[in-house]
Amino acid sequence: MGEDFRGFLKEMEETKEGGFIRIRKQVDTRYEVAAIVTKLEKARKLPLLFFEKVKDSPMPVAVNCYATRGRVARGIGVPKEELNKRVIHAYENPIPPVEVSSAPVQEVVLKGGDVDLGKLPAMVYHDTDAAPYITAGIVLARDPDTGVYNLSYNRLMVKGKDGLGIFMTVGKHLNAIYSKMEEHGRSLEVAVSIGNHPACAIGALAIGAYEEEELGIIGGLKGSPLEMVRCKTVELMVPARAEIVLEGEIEAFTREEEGPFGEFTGYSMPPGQNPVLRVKAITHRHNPIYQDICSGQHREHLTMATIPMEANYLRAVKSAVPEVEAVQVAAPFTLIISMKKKYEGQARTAMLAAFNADLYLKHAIVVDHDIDIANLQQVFWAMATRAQAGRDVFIIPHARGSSLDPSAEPIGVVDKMGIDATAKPNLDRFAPINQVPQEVMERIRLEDYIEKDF
Ligand SMILES: Cc1cc2nc3c(=O)[nH]c(=O)nc-3n(C[C@H](O)[C@H](O)[C@H](O)COP(=O)(O)O)c2cc1C
Ligand SMILES: [Mn+2]
Repeated sequence: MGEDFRGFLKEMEETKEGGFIRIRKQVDTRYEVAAIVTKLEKARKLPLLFFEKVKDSPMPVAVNCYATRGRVARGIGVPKEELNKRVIHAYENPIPPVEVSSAPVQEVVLKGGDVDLGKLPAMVYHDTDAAPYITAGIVLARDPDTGVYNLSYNRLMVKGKDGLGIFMTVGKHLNAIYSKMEEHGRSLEVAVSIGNHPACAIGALAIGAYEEEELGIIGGLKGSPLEMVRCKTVELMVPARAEIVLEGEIEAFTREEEGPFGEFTGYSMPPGQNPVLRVKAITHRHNPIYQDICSGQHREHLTMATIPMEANYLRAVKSAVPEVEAVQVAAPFTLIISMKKKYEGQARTAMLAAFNADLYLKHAIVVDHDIDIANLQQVFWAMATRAQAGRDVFIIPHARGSSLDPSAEPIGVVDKMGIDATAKPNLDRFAPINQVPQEVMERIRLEDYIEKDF
């Protein structure tokens, strides 16, 4: 597998996995890239798009890089069907990073007055977006007590030459680190890595315990340690082979308006008073390639998020209920679980484990193993014919959830719902499923009764 973002892009251009299109005509960062992604998606196409010429920026832009599971799997070097297994393996067998002394990402170093975020082709996607946003930046920070690194994607609103508004969900790790520092009256040093190999993306999105270090999971995914280099202006290390790195600090006690911003839920939430990341240095490769993840309800965000999420759910629910066979994130905040139920009550055990495994989960549905959970029609059939709301639905009111759920009141506080759509007491003792006798199905040949082109 390729070692870095440009190696990954090269491999995708050669293999054309999921499609690769080079676009030579100039595009505007304001709405035009978003319009192209949206139109292609309406036609059910998810090619990787490489925009060679972007208005007012010297950098080319790659979009939709991780929009299909096939592309991510190929980038990581596993067959698509084994992606889940590899992610779980990486969670359980992390490989720590190594330090290197010189790095491609520091070929060019811009500090102080040379810092100008306006040079980056940050995008505006929707008519309601407040400003250009950087969406494909992995934010690296360290716990002040243990020194353990945390990695996460956070939307960054461009505010002038060196300011970025940052959105950090309450209950996620970066927010916890920032609050810890603020309690001591100190700003939090961070670095933002843009243009990353898919192993970094999936590792950064790993959902685990606070102490679990995403850097090791990235190594586990790659099968080799991630190379890291010391930053120029902050006490942090960053992926040495990234395209662009922003170094700086999230200021203690500063709050400014951030948003509105059209999110993956399909909605734009009102602006909030959020912290500000002050950029002290920009380092990049010669001829850097800027990466963008088209914001809104697009496939790329959902694919990226669901790969580590499904692996995390699977390991959590399987450890509680080994009879669980598969999980599928079907929509924002929604999980479907299938299981070979052995004992009554097990569906609820599985759902409780799932709610515990991810803060964002709002609706969980359990079905029997005969249901194909990728087929929502079958899932609805199971809910319609195997569940009774009074008996099989439970609600956990007023729990912490996503602050991007527009139906929540107050914001970030949600009702969680579980639906046990398994047959009661079990499939064997349930009403028989209609079937023509097997012997007759095998004996009857359509061509003996019906002309070929009817
Ligand atoms: C493209 C993309 C953008 C994201 N933007 C944000 C964001 O703005 N704020 C946020 O809190 N989480 C965001 N997330 C989700 C977090 O990155 C994710 O939940 C991560 O696992 C959090 O890690 P942590 O708990 O280690 O901090 C985003 C995810 C993706 C894929
Ligand atoms: Mn974390």
